[in-house]
Amino acid sequence: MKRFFSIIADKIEGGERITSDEALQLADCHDLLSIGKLAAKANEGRNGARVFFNRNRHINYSNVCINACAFCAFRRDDQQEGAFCLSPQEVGDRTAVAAANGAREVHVVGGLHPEKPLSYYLDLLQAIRRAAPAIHIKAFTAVEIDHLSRLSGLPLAALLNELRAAGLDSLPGGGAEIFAPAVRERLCPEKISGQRWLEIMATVHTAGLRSNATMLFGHLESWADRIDHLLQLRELQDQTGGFMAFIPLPYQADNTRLPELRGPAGVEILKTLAISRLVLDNFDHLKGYWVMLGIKLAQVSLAFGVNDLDGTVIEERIGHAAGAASPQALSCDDLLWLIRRAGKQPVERDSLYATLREY
Ligand code: V47
Repeated sequence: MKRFFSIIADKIEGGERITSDEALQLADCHDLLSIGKLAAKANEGRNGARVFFNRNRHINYSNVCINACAFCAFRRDDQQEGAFCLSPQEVGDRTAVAAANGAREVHVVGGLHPEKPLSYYLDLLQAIRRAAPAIHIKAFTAVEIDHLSRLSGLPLAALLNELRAAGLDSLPGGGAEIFAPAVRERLCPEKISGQRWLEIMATVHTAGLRSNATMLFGHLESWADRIDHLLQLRELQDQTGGFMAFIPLPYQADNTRLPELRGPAGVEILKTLAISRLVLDNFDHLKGYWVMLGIKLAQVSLAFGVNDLDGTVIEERIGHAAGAASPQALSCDDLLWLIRRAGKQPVERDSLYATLREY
């Protein structure tokens, strides 16, 4: 095994790609610290000791969704108790408060609403833009984009143009789940396929918009499925270069239709983050989303290849509906403290990873 680790280390040093078989071999190995060391090295080559964070606010405009993914504790049927749909004015008001408190980005996502027309989504973007002209609007997953394209009848490129004209700046990475069709069939049968998710992201990037990518893991999938997901992202990134960050999301099981699965434990989460860093050699950033990782593991992840802790978040509903044990928000001081106590240098970034302030 020692020899295997030194082969991988040489490959990373020489800028050579690791193969699917090598990634699987890493996954099979119990030497977590050696895998972490390799990932930390791959990250340090790019980012040194710098760790990014941003001041953002999540806004979920609605939890009403025509899909019923087995992992989702957030969605409701239209008339079900607890269903909500915010007006553009309400989303604008929340944005104004967030901007007044220093937020530079809003992250806006929701369910696939059965009735709201495209004009609702355009009004939403315009209300945000009016409330905070300088704020970066990161909104709508590839799954929502597919829904809007179907309900409006607009082809993707034309739809993206309209959304952009109304204020859209970039797209979040949600909805990717796990690409493997057999798992997707059990996990989220109504959702767009992994292939369609990738096709939409390719169009998004061709339109000149940047996006992120996620992977939901620790449910029904195998390690081979995870590696396959990473390789498909790596391939698309080779073609477009449009992805900014990769964000692995550990499954939170409470209140879902797969509660017996429990979700991945700490070692598996760290191993997944580290292997992601090693396979995705063409992604600049690996985000440790503290909402799903928990604050303590998110801090530890900085020694396993992660270089971005995301943001202040303020109000998170998707992970918390499924029992995420993290707080609702972190202050900048919290983020600075976590990063510094990990021996790293905090860097505040904007939504496209330009440095705003080095601490
Ligand atoms: O798409 C849903 C996932 C995603 C559960 O792009 C769950 O910067 C775990 O995509 N357990 C939404 N995960 C979150 C997301 C995200 C978060 C932070 C930053 C960015 C970014 C994107 O959460 C969904 C889905 O994949 N999710 N339910 C659950 N029970």
